[in-house]
Amino acid sequence: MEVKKKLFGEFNGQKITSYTIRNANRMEVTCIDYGCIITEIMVSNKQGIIENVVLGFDTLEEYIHYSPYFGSIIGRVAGRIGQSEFELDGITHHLPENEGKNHLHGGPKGFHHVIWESFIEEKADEASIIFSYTSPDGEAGYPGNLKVDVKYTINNNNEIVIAYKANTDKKTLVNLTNHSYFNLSGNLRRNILEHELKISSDQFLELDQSLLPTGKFMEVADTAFDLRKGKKILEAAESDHPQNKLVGGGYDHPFLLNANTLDQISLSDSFSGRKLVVQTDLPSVVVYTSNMLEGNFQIRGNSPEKHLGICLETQLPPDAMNHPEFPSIVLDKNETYQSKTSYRFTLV
Ligand code: FUC
Repeated sequence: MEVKKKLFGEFNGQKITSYTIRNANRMEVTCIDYGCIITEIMVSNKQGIIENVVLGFDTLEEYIHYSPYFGSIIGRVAGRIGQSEFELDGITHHLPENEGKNHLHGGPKGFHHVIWESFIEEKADEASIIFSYTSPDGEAGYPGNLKVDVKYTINNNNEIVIAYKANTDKKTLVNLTNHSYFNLSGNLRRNILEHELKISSDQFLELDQSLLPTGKFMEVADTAFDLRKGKKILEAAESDHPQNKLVGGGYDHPFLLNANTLDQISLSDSFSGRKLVVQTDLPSVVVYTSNMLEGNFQIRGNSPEKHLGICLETQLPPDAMNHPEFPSIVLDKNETYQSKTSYRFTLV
């Protein structure tokens, strides 16, 4: 499979390249070496019409100035860190605040705003872009030189496989994710309220006013969070459950994925007939239904609005170092962080 390269823009005098991979089913994925952003996913609907199913821009300037993390890799730590600080081996580390007193998605100069090195791998039935970045010791307040590799592979099963790998020379924190906003209607024809979301999860994490986990594990049963048999996003948007209301109508919550299930996460849109199936080896997914998507910009001719896209951010639970009851996101110098998430497009 072939990778097509194109000049996408320039950032601080450096050329930014876009990479497009097209598979045998005419599915096409484009990503750039700024933020490892997936700018476009072109995939067929039930009539065979190929349209874009992610929110994105056509120019680098828009990604630099306006983007609410569209399509990018988030790091070093996805989600919020309460009070922008954490303790590691008795030392308190202070991080830049970028949402009130808290630190969000790796801070103002997180992995979504850096240029990554890129390598192409072309094989008979798949192609990959390997993005590599070494975050220097102390960058964005985090200790250790952290080398990160993110590999995007596109194959003929209509899958995008994202493989993450990281190593450090000093104990640090790592919790990586991809922040694509999906909308299966095609070219943003409709919002996502009629999309059906299914997640194999018995519990989600309660959030406080700042959208940080309180530490309480909530049962999904008898709430709009019970997605085990699937529900329209509309239910969460209209729900009067205090947790749905708190986030502005919808979800902005970490769901804990049930172990050993084949059908972990799926999103479908019966109008277009498109379906997205997500599989991950990570223990949780933050579902964000664009409840705060607003601003003075256009998304390829569409105004930003609530519920225009849905993010399925597979990751370790947010604010984990301030919650010893959550799985650890500490990476030691002799360890390797590794994880994999696949996104497969099919029809309903
Ligand atoms: C998600 C959410 C946040 C935030 C951001 C843009 O990860 O958890 O609330 O709005 O994306």
